[in-house]
Amino acid sequence: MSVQEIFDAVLDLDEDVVVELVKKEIATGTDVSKILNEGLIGAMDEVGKRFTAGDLFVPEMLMAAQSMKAGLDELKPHLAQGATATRGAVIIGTVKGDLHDIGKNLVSMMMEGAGFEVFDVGMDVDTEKFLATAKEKNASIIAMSALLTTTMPAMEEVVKAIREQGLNLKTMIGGAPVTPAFAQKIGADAYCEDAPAAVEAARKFIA
Ligand code: B1M
Repeated sequence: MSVQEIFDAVLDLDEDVVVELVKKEIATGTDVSKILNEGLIGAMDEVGKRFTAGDLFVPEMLMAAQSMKAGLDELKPHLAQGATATRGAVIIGTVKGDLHDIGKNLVSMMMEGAGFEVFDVGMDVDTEKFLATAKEKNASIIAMSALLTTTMPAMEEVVKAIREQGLNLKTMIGGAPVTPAFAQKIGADAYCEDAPAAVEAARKFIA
């Protein structure tokens, strides 16, 4: 039994085993930060690499993220304040008028797995809600998803409102119809093709 086995169980997409092993490691007295960083976050880093290399696909990535999340839920009550690897707060949501949330949920889980404090505001989220939640949670990043060409302009509204209000917030956008050219046109700080790319972009913003 070891943290390596937790890492392996996440890659085996075995949620029940991940939970069981995390419980056992906690009971053994293993440092919870080690379980988090080397077991869960480490495994999700590997999942991201394999996805980027084309060695695994969206369904596997979703199952790995769910396994990681289940392990994280076991770990959370044991994480002393400040002992987490939290990198910073991220607000994530699907923009106004858009009800697609599968990709957004995946990005949210991958970012949580990478150690970010993620506040998922759901779908059909308007500019006011994005900004109010970012202020309330003292977030550094707003991550937006759009799957419809008709809802992409809502991303521009958020970027514009941040600029107009002079807020110190980075914006990241993604979703099937979104392109790097669109991100540049609306002044978003990063375009993210997929969930691992979102993790990478956020890491650049929050060192
Ligand atoms: Co809809 N739908 N849909 N749909 N749907 C699409 C998007 C569509 C391309 C299908 C098609 O016609 N071929 C089309 C859009 C056409 C367009 O705008 N050009 C479409 C349409 C038209 C519609 C409706 C209008 C249909 C209707 O009612 N007439 C309607 C709109 C409802 C609304 O939103 N207001 C609608 C409804 C639905 C369902 C509710 C039935 C369902 C959504 C269920 C849900 O999400 N809970 C649905 C689905 C499932 C799809 C398809 C089939 C699959 C989307 C998906 O989940 N992909 C989709 C066709 C397709 O894309 N092939 C389609 C899997 C997911 C993992 O990928 O979301 O791309 P994706 O996320 C990726 C990346 O894009 C990126 O990372 C993810 C993981 O790597 N990413 C981000 C995503 N968000 C990110 C945010 C980031 C970073 C990266 O933040 C920084």
